Amino acid sequence: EREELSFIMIKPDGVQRGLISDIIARFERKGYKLVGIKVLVPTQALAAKHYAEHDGKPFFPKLVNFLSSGPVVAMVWEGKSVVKYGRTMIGATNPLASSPGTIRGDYGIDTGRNIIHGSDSVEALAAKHYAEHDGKPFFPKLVNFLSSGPV
Ligand code: YYY
Ligand code: MG
Repeated sequence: EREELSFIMIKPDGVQRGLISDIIARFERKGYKLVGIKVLVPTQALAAKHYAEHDGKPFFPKLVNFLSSGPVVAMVWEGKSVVKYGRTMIGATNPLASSPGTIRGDYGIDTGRNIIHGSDSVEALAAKHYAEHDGKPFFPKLVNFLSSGPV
């Protein structure tokens, strides 16, 4: 039976800077299990969908351009509290506000080049999984269902 899952993505700057193996090693050594991995260059449309919650904010166009500027490593990691603890390992959105020992704290300076993405809730992962159905009447129930337990 599956434990909690989190969508973790090494962004184009992390790939370009050669941080893939370091980041994977951190999650492995913590005890999390890699259950899916794919390298892809996100289209602008996929990048916009991924960051749909930020649509309309001033930084949105740059963010979408950046995410689709090169290969990313999209992963699903499994384990107890992986959503919340994965965010702890990643650090704060602004790398200069991230503690040393976190991924962003150790490797980044700029918010717009903060190396890695991690789901901020089990619901976020569920909502992205079913993004094609967003807006349909059954969507909230579907997301609640998917985030209610192991999938
Ligand atoms: O979840 P997290 O990545 O830590 O931050 P979000 O607030 O969800 O923002 C997503 C993404 O947007 C962030 O990783 C960098 C970018 N961003 C930005 O470029 N400028 C901001 N003022 C806020 C966020
Ligand atoms: Mg976020």
